[in-house]
Amino acid sequence: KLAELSYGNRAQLQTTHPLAAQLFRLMEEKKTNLCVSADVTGCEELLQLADSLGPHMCVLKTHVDILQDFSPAFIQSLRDLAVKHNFLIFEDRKFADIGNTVKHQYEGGLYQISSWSHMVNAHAVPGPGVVEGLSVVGLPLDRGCLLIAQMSSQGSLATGNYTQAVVKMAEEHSDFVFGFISGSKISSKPEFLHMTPGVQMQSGGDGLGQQYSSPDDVICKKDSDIIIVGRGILGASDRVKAAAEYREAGWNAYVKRLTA
Ligand code: 5FU
Repeated sequence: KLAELSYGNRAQLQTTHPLAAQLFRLMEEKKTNLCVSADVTGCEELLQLADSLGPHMCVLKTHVDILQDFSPAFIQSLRDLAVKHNFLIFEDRKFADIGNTVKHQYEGGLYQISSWSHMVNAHAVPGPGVVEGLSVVGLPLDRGCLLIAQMSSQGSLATGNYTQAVVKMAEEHSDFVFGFISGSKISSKPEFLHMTPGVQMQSGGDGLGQQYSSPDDVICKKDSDIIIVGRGILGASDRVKAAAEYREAGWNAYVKRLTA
């Protein structure tokens, strides 16, 4: 096995996308590979999460369309907190339409996602046009995109040849695509970043198809780079303590992988 590159090493590769480089660097600085999935329905609660968990995470993942009281003022506060705590914002929009439609969905409407979300993700189902449509909006703003190559849910159709085709699509659009949503490392190119949802300390599921793996499995055995944790933290009585525990578990697994 080749020597494992650190996040910091990967930030410095010529081929690493500028946004991925920024993310790798801040992960190394803050010693965290935790992305918090802030799946709450009120803006005030989301901002409070961002402020209290900010020191522990590298990325805050949102689903803006579940917020009951979305407003442009909320977005400004969220952006301020991202600067204050040095994390990136990831709107988990999962674009999946033709290029022209996703272009409008990304830039316009109520949410104007491209104006505040450092990174977004997309399904590859429509073909490369989805990435090209998003790029038109995202490239001039220095944004980046992850392609969904695998999903954590039971019975997901994103497997095998589909996953391989997604990797190829990413490689062919590496000016905008810098990584994947996947259960494990699926590209051997160190410039690509892998983020994995469906993470909890305990294995199991949620009764609606979600399936969980542990931080150690995801980072150390499956060689992914970032754990995405929602209810493992949101459902805890002390969310800050839970976030600190996931952060430590994720980082220890990374250190173990580096030194294996
Ligand atoms: F692409 C994916 C996926 O394959 N599985 C997911 O669970 C995205 N997710 C998101 O991660 C999902 O929409 C939730 O926002 C989050 C997982 O939340 P949990 O509470 O940790 O299960």
